[in-house]
Amino acid sequence: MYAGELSILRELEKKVLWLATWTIHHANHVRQNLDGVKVGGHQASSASLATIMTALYLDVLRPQDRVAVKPHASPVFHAIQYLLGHQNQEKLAAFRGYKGAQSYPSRTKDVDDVDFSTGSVGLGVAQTLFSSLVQDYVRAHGWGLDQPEGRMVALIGDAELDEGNIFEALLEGWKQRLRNCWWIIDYNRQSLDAVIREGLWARYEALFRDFGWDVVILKYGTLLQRAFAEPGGEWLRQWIDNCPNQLYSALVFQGGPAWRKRLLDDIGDHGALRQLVETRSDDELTRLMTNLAGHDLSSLLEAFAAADHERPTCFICYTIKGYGLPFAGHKDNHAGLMTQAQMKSLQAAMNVRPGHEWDKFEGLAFSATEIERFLASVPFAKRRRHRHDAAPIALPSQLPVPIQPVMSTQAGFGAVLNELGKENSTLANRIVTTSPDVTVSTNLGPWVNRRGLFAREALADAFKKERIPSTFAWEFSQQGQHIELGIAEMNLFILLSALGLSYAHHAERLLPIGTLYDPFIARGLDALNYACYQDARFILVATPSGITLAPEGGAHQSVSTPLIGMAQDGLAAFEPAFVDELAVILSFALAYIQKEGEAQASECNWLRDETGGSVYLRLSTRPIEQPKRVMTAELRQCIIDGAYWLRKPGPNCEVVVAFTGAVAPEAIQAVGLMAEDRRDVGLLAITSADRLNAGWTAAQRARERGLHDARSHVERTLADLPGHCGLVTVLDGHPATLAWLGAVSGHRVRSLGVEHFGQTGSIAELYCHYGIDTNAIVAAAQAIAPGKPIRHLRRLTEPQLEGA
Ligand SMILES: Cc1ncc(C[n+]2csc(CCOP(=O)(O)OP(=O)(O)O)c2C)c(N)n1
Ligand SMILES: [Mg+2]
Repeated sequence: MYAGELSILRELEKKVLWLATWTIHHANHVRQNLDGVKVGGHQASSASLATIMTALYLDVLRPQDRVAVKPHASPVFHAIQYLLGHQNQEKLAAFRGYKGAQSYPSRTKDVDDVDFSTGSVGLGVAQTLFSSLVQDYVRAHGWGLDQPEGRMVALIGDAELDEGNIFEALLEGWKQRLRNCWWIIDYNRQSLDAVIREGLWARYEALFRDFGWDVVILKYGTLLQRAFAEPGGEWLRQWIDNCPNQLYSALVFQGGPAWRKRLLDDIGDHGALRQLVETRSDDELTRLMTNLAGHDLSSLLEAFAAADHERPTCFICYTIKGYGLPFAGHKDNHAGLMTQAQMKSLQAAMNVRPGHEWDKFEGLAFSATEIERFLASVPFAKRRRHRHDAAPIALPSQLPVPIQPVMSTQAGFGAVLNELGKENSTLANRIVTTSPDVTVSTNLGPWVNRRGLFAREALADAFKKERIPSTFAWEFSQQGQHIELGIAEMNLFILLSALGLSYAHHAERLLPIGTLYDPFIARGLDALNYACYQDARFILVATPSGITLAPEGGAHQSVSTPLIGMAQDGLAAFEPAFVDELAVILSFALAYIQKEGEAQASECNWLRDETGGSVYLRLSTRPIEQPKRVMTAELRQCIIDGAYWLRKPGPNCEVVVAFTGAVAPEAIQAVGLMAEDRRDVGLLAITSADRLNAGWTAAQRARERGLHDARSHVERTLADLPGHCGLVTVLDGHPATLAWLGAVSGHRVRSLGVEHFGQTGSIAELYCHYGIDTNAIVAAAQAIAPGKPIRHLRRLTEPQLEGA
C-alpha cells in the first residue's frame, strides 16, 4: 500500500470508529425507543476491533473471503458496509430497532451481506473452520472450480475462547487438515465482567501450534517499536511485558499523567529512560503506551500480507477495549455508553459538525473524491451480495425403499440411503452425510460402504487390504461423501450449518444429512438453533430415541426432543411410525431444504412450505409390523401435513386414540381391545405434531385477520368427531407434545407420554412402567369416555407384570 493510501486508510479508521460509536449513541440517546429495557452500550467492545476491521475490509479481504464478526463489533461491520455503499443510513439510524441494522450481525435479517450470523459467542468462530472444510469438499468433488478459493476468517473476542466448542472444532480441524482459515483474536484482555487472566496468550499460542496452526503475535505498534530502539527502550519493552493486565488497563483509562507518574516511579534514576518519558507530552506518552499492534494499521497490514499461504493462522492481536474512547481500558466498560458530553467532545475531535453525523466524508483530511476513489478500489467492494442461487437439485417423485414385513424406522432410513447410494444420479451425488462417531449405529453404514468417506488425502481400509472380514469398508478419498466427525455433537451441528449454507457461501448446493442419537441433540442445541437462525439447510436424523431404545440404557433415553422439534424455529419435525411414511417424509425433506428461504411466508402458510427450512426426523430402533398399503397421493399429503386416519372413526365415535411413532403397535392393539365396548373408535396416526400444530396456529391467525375460510389439516381431520368424543394421545416422549389436540375442536383429552426417564428394561416393561402401554391407553380411554367397563382392561400394576 502506498503512503498516500495508508493515510486515507488512517482517516477511514477514524471514520469507522466514529460511525460505529455514533450508531450506538444514536440508538440509545437520540432515538431512545428501547422501552426502558436495559441494553449495554458496547461502544468499547466495538471500538476494540475498529482498526483490525478497517485493515481487513478496506484492504486485505478479497470478494471470495467469508467473515464471522465478533457479535459486539456489529456497529463496526455496519459502518464499514455503509462506507462501501452496502448499508444505508436509515438502517444504521434504526440500529437495534425494528427492521434496523441488527445488534449482532445477522445473515438473514441484515441487508449488508453478513456471511455468518453471530451472537452466541464461539459458534461463528467454529463455523468458519467448518466452512473451509466444506469449501474443500465442494472443490474436491469438482464443483465451483471457476471461483477462486476463499479464506474463512473469524474475528474473535479473547473471552470468546472460553467457549469449549471452539476447541472441539480445533481438534476436528486438525483431523481434517484444515486450510484457508484465519482466526484473529481481539486480545483486549477484557471479558464482559472483568480483566482476564495473565498470560492467556501463551496458552493460546501453544494450543494453536499443537493443532497445526501458524500463530502470529501482534503486540507492539510502530511507535512502540521505534521507542524500543531508543536508549532505554529495551527497559520499556520489559516494563510493558511485565505489566499486569489490570494495571495496564487502569493506566490506559487514567491517561498521560498516570503513565508518567507510574513509569517515573518505576524507572528510578535511570537517565536515558527518564529522558524517553520526559521528552514526551502527556498526549504523546498516552499515544506511545497505547500503541498496540491491534490499533496500528501498518503493523496489521504487514502481518496479514505476510500470511500469503493456505496454512490455518491465528493472529493474536493486542488491543484496548474502548480504544479512542473515554472509557478505554476501564474494567467496567463492556456495557458502557458515552455520555452526551463525552460524545460532544469526541464529535469535536473528529471534526464532525452537528447535523453531519452520518456524512461519510465529514471531517476527513481528504476530499470526497479522493476517498471515493479509494473506496472504489477496495478489493472487497467488488463483491456483489453473496446469495448465490445454486440451482435446485431435481428429485424423483418417490424414493426407492425395500420394506420388510417387520422393520424399524431407523432400518428404513438405512435402506433408503442404501438404495440411493446405488444410483449414479445428481441427487445421490449431492447428498453428503455426516455423523459424530455414530455412523454405523445410526444405520449409515451401507451408504458409507457405497459412497466412501471424504478426506483431503486418500486412506485405504487396512482391514479390507488385509482381507479381514468386516461389514464396513472405511475408505477415505477426495470423492467420499461421508464426513466422519469425532463425538462432539456441537461439531455436527456447526458442520451441518456450514454444509447447509454451501448454496450461499460456495454457490454449490449440497443435500446434507446428519445423524446422531436423539438424546444428544441437547448437547448441541445452541449450535442447532444457530444453524436454523442463519437459515442453513439440512436433514437431521436422530435415532434411537425415547424410552423405546430400552436395553440401550436409561441414560440414553430422550423425553423432551419432540417438544424441541415443535418449538425450534426453522426446523420441521417428523416422527414417522412406518417405513413407507419415512420414505414420503424424506422425499419431502429433500425438496423442503432446497426451497428459497428469503421469500416471505404468506399468512396462511405458517408451515413454511413456500420458504422451506431444515428437517428433523425422530426415528426408532424398534422393529414393528409394517402396513401393506398403496401410497396414494392423498395419504402422502396427509403424512406431510402431519396426520392421517389409520382407522377412520364412525359418526358416533366415543374415543379416538392419536399416536406418534414407535408406540403404533400399542395404539393399534388398544383400539382393537376397546372396539367392543366403545362405539366407532378412531385411530389417528400423527407423523408430525410440529406441522400439525403450526398449521392450526396459522389457520386461527389467518381467520382472525379476515381469511374466514382458512382451515388447517388438523381442523379438517377432527371436524366430523362428535363433541362428546374423548381423545387419548400417546407417544414415546413428553405428553405435552399432543395434549393440545383437545383444544382444536373442544374435545376432552388425556395425554399419555413420558415425563420421567432413566429406567432400563425391555420395551414392554418400560412402556408399562411409564404408562404408555396398551393397557394404559385403554385405561385412559375408559376414564375419558365413560360407559360400560372396557372388558379387556387389566388393572395391572408393575409387580403383577413382573410376576407375569
Ligand atoms: C454463549 C454466550 N454466552 C454469553 C454471552 C454474553 N456475552 C456477550 S459478549 C461476552 C464477553 C465478551 O468478551 P470478549 O469476547 O473478550 O469480547 P470484548 O467484549 O472484549 O470485545 C459475553 C459473556 C453471549 N453473547 N453468548
Ligand atoms: Mg475481550
